[in-house]
Amino acid sequence: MVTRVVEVSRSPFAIVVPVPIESVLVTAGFWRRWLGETLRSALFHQHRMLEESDRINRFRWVSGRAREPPSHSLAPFDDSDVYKWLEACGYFLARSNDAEVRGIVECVIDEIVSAQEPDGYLFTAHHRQPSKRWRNLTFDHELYCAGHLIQAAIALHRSVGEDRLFSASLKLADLITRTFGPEGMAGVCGHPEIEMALIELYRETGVERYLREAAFFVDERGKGRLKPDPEDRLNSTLYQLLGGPEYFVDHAPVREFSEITGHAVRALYLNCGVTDLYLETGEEALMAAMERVWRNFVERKMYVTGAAGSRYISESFGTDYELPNERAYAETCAGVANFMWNWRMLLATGEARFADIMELALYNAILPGISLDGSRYFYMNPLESSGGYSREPWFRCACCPPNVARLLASLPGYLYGVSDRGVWIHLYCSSSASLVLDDAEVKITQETDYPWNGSVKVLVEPEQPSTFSLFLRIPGWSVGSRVKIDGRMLAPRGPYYLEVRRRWHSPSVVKITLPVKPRLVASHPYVRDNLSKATIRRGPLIYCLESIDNPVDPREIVLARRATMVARWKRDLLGGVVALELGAYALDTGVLSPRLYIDLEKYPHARRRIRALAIPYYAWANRGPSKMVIWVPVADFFTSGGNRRRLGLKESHRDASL
Ligand code: FUB
Ligand code: ZN
Repeated sequence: MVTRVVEVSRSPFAIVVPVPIESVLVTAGFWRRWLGETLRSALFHQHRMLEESDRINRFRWVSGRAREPPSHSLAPFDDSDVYKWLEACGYFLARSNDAEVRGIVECVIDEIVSAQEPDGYLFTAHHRQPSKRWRNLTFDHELYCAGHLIQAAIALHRSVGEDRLFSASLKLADLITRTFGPEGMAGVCGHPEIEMALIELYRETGVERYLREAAFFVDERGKGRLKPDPEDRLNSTLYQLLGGPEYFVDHAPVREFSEITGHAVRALYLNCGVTDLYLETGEEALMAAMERVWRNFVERKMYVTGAAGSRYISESFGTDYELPNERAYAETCAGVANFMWNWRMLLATGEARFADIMELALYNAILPGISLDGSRYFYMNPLESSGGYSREPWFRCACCPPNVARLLASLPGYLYGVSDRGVWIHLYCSSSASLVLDDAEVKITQETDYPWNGSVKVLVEPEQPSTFSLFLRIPGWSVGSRVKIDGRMLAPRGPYYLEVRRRWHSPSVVKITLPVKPRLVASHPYVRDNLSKATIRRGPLIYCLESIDNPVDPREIVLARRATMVARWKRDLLGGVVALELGAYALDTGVLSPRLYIDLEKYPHARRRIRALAIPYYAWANRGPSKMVIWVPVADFFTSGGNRRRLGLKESHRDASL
């Protein structure tokens, strides 16, 4: 029954082990279109952009295959965009024999391997300039690009047995291990990435020097290795302007970290590498540091969408509770990095709180980064817009489009896990998985309309009757969850993995109900942008109000604590979404204009009733530029029932769902 299951290496300190991507098939529902036609057209679109922007030409130029040098001036890390795109293609090909995708992948690999220098060096910005090699680790991204090459090569090696890029990546990894280390050069990359890539290469090959090299790079951090040469005035000034060692996450040894700081993608990628190192070594000090950093991040610095990085300048984390909405940086790559780090924390602990953050980031920090048709992208993901902000087909700094593509393409690999005790369901999605346990083979099928609806039917089909556990994730957001098995009803509370242990016969059915009633969510009062406001959450989705759907500018809309929220399936809206019809109020801004300030006693009461419409945040800005808010003022935020009447809020307080 189980077909083509490739063995995945078991990290010795993992509680949960990933399953091979090709053993999981997304069969229907929400993700089917995203992972099918949208992703496929995104891959072709991005390939075109990589060509038009000269990123592939750069490999042609250094290998001597192109006569003309690339006309676009590029950033040193642009090779990584090609590699991330290849990685996405690798995951895509794991489940589809798409000859056209395979064809362009082969051509691009050809250009890359032809550009590699004889000793393994591969970085087009410094090609054949040995004096520049490894000189400016702070800014040059050589090791960062190497990391992305390694990850792409592993993805293609695993999915289609690709060998040429894989050999090139081994050659480069060997050059790196010969160059850096206790007996070689001391140093770290200004942008973490190589750490997790080398550990994955160790998992793929079993070659321990790759693990040792990753450990070396983790240990070297925080020793001040990244200070630019003081003679180099330009880079020294840039280094200071960006925030010095903190920006590069080089401010302290990793084991002493207590909060999340610096450039968001750098910090989160480093955490991925550190958690990977824990998964292989079990060093408690690493995990303790990651736990401290995670708490600081989730309790004080993460957006309600799961996005990361609040400082527009330097793309970095701010201080505790510094979470502006319109000026949010919230780079799509940082959403991807957040997902990737929490995945590793989940593997290390088996705790559902990490899967909750993965899910939050997936729907609300990563998915907004790509348009419904896959051809437009957000780099920054503001939580409010006064208009004029729209997705772009590409960017000069184009890290985000291929990053969102590789995450979507790899999504099937994140839905399930296995452990000594059994099978884990991390994310709900119509899918089927053929899984191999120590002494059983089992097929799991999920049928669901999630996230629109919280009912999930799980079919468990062991090849022969066997005893194992089924771990079901009960999300922290769900209130009143029910799990029905063998006529028995359980009422678990999340965040939690409910372990159902029994002897399974084929087929057995488990029914999960996670109520997705819309709820208003408030934030800590120190997040000053959100004071006396609420956002709407329905299941894993955060909602927003966009001007195109509303009778007034969404910034003039006010809710009441118990506003009616009626969920309606709208098949023709934004590819099909559950929208929320809200009983709301409009501010009479005419009284204010043209004044900026007004005596509070003259400030208009929000008494004009309107019907507002909220849509899932991921889908905003798909109908042209618009104004948008996630956080909406709540008129009776600080008052209780009695006062509500005095405020004139007579809404019929009915929560409604599908
Ligand atoms: O430095 C490489 C990438 O460019 C980073 O990950 C992004 O934040 C962008 O700055
Ligand atoms: Zn990016």
